[in-house]
Amino acid sequence: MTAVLDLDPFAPDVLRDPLPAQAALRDAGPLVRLPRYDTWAVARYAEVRATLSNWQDFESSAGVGLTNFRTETPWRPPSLLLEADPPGHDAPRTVLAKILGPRALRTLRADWVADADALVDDLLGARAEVEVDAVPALAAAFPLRVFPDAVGLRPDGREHLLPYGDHAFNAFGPVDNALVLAGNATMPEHAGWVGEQCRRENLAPVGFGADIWAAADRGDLTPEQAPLVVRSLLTAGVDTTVHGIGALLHALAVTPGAWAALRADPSLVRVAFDEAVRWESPVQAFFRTTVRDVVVGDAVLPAGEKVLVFFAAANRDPRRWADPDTFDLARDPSGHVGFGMGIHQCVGQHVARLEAESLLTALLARVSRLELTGAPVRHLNNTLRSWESLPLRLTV
Ligand code: HEM
Ligand code: OVM
Repeated sequence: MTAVLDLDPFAPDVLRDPLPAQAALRDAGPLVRLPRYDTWAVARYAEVRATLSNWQDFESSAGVGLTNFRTETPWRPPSLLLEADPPGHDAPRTVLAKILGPRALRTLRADWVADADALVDDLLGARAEVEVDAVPALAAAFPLRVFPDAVGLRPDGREHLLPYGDHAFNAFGPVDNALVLAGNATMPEHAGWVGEQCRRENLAPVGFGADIWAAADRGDLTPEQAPLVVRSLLTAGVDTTVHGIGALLHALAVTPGAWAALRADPSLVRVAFDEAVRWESPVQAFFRTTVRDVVVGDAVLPAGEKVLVFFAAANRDPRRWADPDTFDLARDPSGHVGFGMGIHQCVGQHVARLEAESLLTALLARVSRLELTGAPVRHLNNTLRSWESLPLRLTV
């Protein structure tokens, strides 16, 4: 018998504190029926990995949110990466993987490290300590300082980026829930601006955007595909890193000894960010849709069904991780599914890591202590786990 749970993963109280719901889903069984949305969920590490590895049976082109593109209209033209299957997925993926790969990013590293140093210097000035809201001052400021320039966006209008991304991530949830409804009113403006920036003439001659158009010139993409591939960067590339860096700073502020351990060994910055992505899972979950009947655990999942693939629950599954709720710089977080896994595994993860490592390295060089000075405040989103406010004291 397949477990049935009467829980709403998108209810405000669950979004505010998702850990109990995640544990309930894991403990209920390998596959759980969620009648609230006429859907299913996998939340254990083993089944999450198995589902993500099996793109043949679990498709993405019916949408990776609750909306089924076979029967309902998507809120925007589907992504050529996230919401595509092979063979259509292959060309855009190959193009972006090259443009955002570790080799291509080598030329950016020195600039981003210098930008991070400058941001931290401006924040600290000559003071011995500062109290800041680390979300606007660091987690949002740094990605917004480096990423839009790296894409090649014009300076004006960048304030559309975060609200557009926030809505896109909300729209993977139920289209009639309050978070989505609240975003609908302003979306035409944000989406209009984002769409315009994807045109070749609105992108700088050097940058990720120009690289995507150059791929179209080479015939690696069609000219119709290029703007949608640029749109993927603008959708997936901003809010994710803001909330990833927010998660990292929060983890370091609330974990005794973590900041001192990093100061003693700054080569831990890489593991620190990956552990933060495991611990917080800034992207909590996406759906897949069954192409045919599929066996999961001891049950048969019928064809054409939506399944919630709960990255965050897998990343804290005690069946896989010792002491999963502890943020632990001594563990090896590799194998976490915070960037997904398989053919859709985050193609921007090297960009995310470079941003986080640059900023954290700059902070470690000047800040001896990092402490919370008040209660952090959550920002609710149907897909993202994020902070609205993170009051911190930085001591030089
Ligand atoms: C895919 C998370 C940053 C672009 C994904 C997926 C996850 C994820 C979980 C898998 C989707 C799936 O399996 O259906 C994250 C997190 C980030 C981050 C946690 C930051 C901490 C970025 C950045 C970019 C980006 C900076 C762009 C520069 C993409 C794209 C895809 C993707 C285009 C779709 C790839 C495909 O379907 O082949 N991301 N991401 N992401 N991400 Fe990220
Ligand atoms: C996309 C995309 C990729 C990953 C996440 C995402 C809004 C969007 O290709 O548009 O979230």
